[in-house]
Parts: sequence; C-alpha cells; structure tokens
Amino acid sequence: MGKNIVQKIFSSHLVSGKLKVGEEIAISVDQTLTQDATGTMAYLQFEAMGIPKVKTKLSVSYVDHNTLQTGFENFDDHLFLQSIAKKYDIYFSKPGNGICHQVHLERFSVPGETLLGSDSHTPTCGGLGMIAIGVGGLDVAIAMAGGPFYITMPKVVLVKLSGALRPWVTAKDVILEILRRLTVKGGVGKIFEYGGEGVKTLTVTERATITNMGAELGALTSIFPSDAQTKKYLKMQGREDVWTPLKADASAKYDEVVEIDLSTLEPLIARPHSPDNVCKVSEIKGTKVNQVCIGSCTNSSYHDLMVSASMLKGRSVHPDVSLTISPGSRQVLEMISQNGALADMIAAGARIIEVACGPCIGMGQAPPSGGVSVRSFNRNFEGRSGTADAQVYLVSPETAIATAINGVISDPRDFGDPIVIKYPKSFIIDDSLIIPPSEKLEEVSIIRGPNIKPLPKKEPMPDTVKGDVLLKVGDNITTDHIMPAGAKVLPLRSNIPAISEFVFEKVDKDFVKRAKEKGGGFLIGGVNYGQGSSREHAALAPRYLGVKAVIVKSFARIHRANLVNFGILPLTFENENDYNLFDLGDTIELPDIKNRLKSKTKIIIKNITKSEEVKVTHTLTPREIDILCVGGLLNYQAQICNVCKKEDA
Ligand code: MIC
Ligand code: SF4
Repeated sequence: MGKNIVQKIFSSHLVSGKLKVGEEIAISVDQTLTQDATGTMAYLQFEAMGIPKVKTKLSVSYVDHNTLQTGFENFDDHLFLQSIAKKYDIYFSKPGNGICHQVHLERFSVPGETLLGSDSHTPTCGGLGMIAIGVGGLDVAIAMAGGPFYITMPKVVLVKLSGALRPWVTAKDVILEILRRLTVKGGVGKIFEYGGEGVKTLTVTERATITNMGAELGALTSIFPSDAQTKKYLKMQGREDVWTPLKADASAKYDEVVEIDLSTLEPLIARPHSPDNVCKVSEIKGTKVNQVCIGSCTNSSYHDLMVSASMLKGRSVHPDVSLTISPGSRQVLEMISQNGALADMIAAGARIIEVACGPCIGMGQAPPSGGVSVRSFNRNFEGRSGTADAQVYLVSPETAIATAINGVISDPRDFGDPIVIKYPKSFIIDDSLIIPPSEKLEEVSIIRGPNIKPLPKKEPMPDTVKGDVLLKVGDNITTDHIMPAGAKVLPLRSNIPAISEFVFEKVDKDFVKRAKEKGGGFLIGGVNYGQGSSREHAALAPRYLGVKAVIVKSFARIHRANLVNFGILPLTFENENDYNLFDLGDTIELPDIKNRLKSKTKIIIKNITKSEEVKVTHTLTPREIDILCVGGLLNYQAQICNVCKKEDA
C-alpha cells in the first residue's frame, strides 16, 4: 500500500510500535532545538543525566526570547547556555542572530529528518519537509541524550490545496482559513499533511508560515512535500546538497481530507482573543488602530519584510499609529539593509526593533490601555501583549502595513497594484553568530550566575491523593494564563521558586497564597486546557506549589505531556457535566490512585465536601503511568540509567 509523507518519515525513524492511529510509537530524533526561555531548564535536565555529549545528529541552542536584559538575569542565562552548548557538542546561536524557527529553517533544516524543539512553533520546519514537533524541554533533553520520542500515533489529515492565491491574499490567510474552519482544538491528535496541485504555487517561506501557525490548531505538526520549491530555497541558502525529494505515493491513504481552493480565499483577520476567531478583513475594515507590529516566527521572512518595505516606500505611517518591525533573522536584516528596503521602512516612520521574538511574547512594545494592536504574529491570547485589556488582531504583513498607513484596519486589496518581490540568486550567508561546540569538550567549564537555580526534587506519588480545589477555570485556558511570560516574568525561567510566585497571576491574584497555605491541591478546568506554548514551567511551577492533579474536560497535547513529565496527574471527566459538581475550596480525594492506574481499574474522585463521587478517565500509556508513579520523567530516567549501570557492572 502506498505511503503518505508522514508514514514515510515515521517508518524510517520508527524505534517501537506500529503506525496505527491511537497506538504508542517511539521515533528517533535527528535534530533538536531549544530557545533560551525553555532552554535553561532543558540543559539543567540534560546535565542531570550525566551524559558527556549530545547523541543527536545536530542540536542547536538559540537565544531569541529573553533579550531585553533589564537586569542581570537574561545575560546570566545567555552565558550559561553558551558554555553548556560548548561543553556538550551543541551549536549556539547568539542573541541577535534571529528567532529559532526562522534561523533553523534557513540554516539547518533537512527534508525527511525529524526535529524536536522546546517551543510550540517548531513545526515551522515542516514547511521544508521535516517532521518537526514542539515539546517540553525535558523531552528535548531526553532526545539529546539519545532517547526516542514517544507519541500516540496521530491521524494524518490531507490538506488538499488547489488553485493559486490571488493578489494580496497570502499564506497567512490560508492558515487563518483553516483555523476558522477547524478551531484551536481542531488539530488535536492530528498531523496536517499538505498536498494537491496548489502546493507547488507556494514558496518555502509561505509554507513555513502555514506550518508555524498549524500549532494554533493544537496539531502534533504540519508538513509539506519536498519539491522544486524546496530545492530552490535550499539553493539560495547554499545548502542544495541536503535536498532530497519527498512526496506522498499516488495511492497514499489519509484519515481525513480538508480541501481548500486557494483562488477563493480573501484577506482574513483573527479578532481578540483567539487565533480561531477569524473573519474577513473586509467585514471589520475601518476599525481605528493604535499599533501595528510586523515580525515573529510566523511572518518575518525576507519576502514578508520586502513586501512591507515596498508598501511603505514613499509613504508614511499614519500619525496615530506606532509601527514596529522586528526581522526574523540577521540574514533577513542584513539583506534588507543592503538593498535599501530598511531605509524605506525607516523613512516611512517604522520603529525597527531587535531581531528577536520581542512584542510577540510581551517583551516590550505593550499596546496602550484598551488599545488596538494589529500584528503579523500567531497568538492573540488575552494579556499576552503585556496590556491586560488590549485588543490584539492577527493578520498578514500585507494587511498589517495597509492598516499602519491608513490608521484603520484596511483590506490590502484596496491598496493598489500587487507587489512582486524579486529574490536574489542567493541569500547573504554569514553564520558568524552561530558558535560551534568546543573541540575539547571536557575542558569547558559551565558559567552559572545567581539566576540559575537547581531543579527542585520530586517525590513519588502516594497511594491516595487528597487536597482542596485550588482553582476552577473555564475552557481554552492557555499556558499564558497558567504561567505568564512578558518582561517581568520571563527572566525568571531558570529559577522555579521565583517564577512560581506568578502562577495564574492574571486569573486569580490569590492563587499562589492559597496553594501555599493549603500545601497544594487540585485544579479543575474545561476543554483544551493548556493550549499554546510548550513552556514546561506551566507544569513545573504548579508542581512546585503542590498541585497534584489537573482534572478537566480535555487537554492540549504539549501541556498534558509536560504534566506527566513533572508528575502531575492529567485526568478528564468521564461525564463532562461532572465539572459542575466541583467548586473552589472543595476537599477531594483520589483513593488508591496508584493501584487503580496500574491495574487499569476505574478512577474515582470523591468530593468530600459535597459527598459526591464521580468517575474520571485518562489517556495515559503504561509508560506514562510508571513515570507518574515515580514522580516524573527525570526520576524515571534515573531509574532506567541505574538499571543500565548495574547491568554494565
Ligand atoms: C510562545 O510563543 O508562547 C513561546 C514563548 O515561544 C513559547 C515558549 C515559551 O514559553 O518559552 C512556545 O510557543 O512554546
Ligand atoms: Fe517567539 Fe512569538 Fe514565535 Fe513564540 S511565537 S517563538 S514568542 S516569535
């Protein structure tokens, strides 16, 4: 039987299991990436495993999130990361070199290989034919130590593209259309594989915009074939030698099919506060705007910035608008500075900010109170911009620039003749900000400033778990709600006791105090709990505060995996209405939980306060149950290593 692209790459990397939807499989990992905000934890965890150097084909550590440096913390982290990379055979991309996903696509992506990254937008490299998956830092640490990556075999959805995009309609509008149709939980348990005649009309950077924002669907990842467009892109990057063709067999089967005729799409916009709250730009054009931001790993490529510059050339940013532009990589910035496009942006009144994530994660450029911000980014969760009541919209760079010039949300189709961007024969290739590992790994010592605190230890799970409901939340809670980012909190990512003080800060100011007073307890939530980022701090910090189990209607994938990794039980209500039987402060108990998990007997929650008993369920594999029982993945891994050491002796 013919294979689709996902089956081809999974088969060539399969370590255990069968490629049957719903079964646990393990795949080998060729490449890993980390960024600084998740990287410090990942490397502390890697260090704890006592392995002399990484076992992957390639591992890269990026600094792109924490570059504001308002105190010593960020620079401390950078030095730690640089020294640890040098010691463990990892490439280090210095601050200023670019956003991890953009740089990885440019300089390291290889069609047909697997990539695990401690950032939810790792699927960006799927645009070049990689299986690229966003995970928590601990999963990356295990992969660097040579361990396989375990997943439940997802469904493979064919997104069949036909036709071609019309002028002023972009790749961003394609992914916004998919989000409009399927919603932020529509991709859970799925991989989106793009195919059909329309694929060949999209360049690699356009494809990368689509796979990047596929993360917002809750999907495991998204992937495009490797074809002539891929070859062309790699050639421009001086890396044609890594190109291999990759396409689905003619008789390949898929679990679902979504059809999109590219020629029918229009410019789209995601309204506050969710990437799936999508409508046509034409429906809300005329809305007054305070800020426009171009950048982020979704839309900061050479093409995106050249279109922006061409639209701005000879024009001015509207007097009531602040326009910021943050290029995705130093390569892009160097190219637009050499060809004059940067000068056009500056002349039009744009504020050029650092090559980094920047405003996307609330590191500066917070909008005014109640302000409207239109961004070429991928997430518009409430408060993420740094301003609690800001109204953030997500659009293509084309729509964003038309808006910046007019001062109101604008349909780019009203702008004038379409803009065609000519690519140079090759991009500027200058890898001088990518520091290779040391030739003498054993001689490198690690620089550990006072911001780097050791990992808290975790105890095994007791036989019965008891405590109070510390918080009850609704649907679609994001990791930005659980563990906020932004300029105040991000610098504390290497210090769990300090960052724990901010858990659920924007949801309930008393949460931390209550959790401490009660000595921990339980969280109750709705559907798609934990959507968004891969930050394991959204599990690590609650665990530090004593959270024992999270009981919800459904989970987002990466967060559920992070809960398991850090020894917090992820449980779901068997009957969703039972959610209503729990209130803040109720005392609840999971009797005999360890035995019930191991013997696969029904799990019961007793609500002692309300004298109620309800059934809960889970999707834990036997391996995950073992991990939870010993108190998390690090303890589990240590046990395995001890067994290996005894066998060796
Ligand atoms: C994000 O876009 O939310 C982040 C910041 O890149 C996160 C990672 C983090 O929280 O460090 C992500 O997407 O995984
Ligand atoms: Fe950085 Fe934003 Fe991309 Fe996250 S989504 S990696 S914060 S640019």
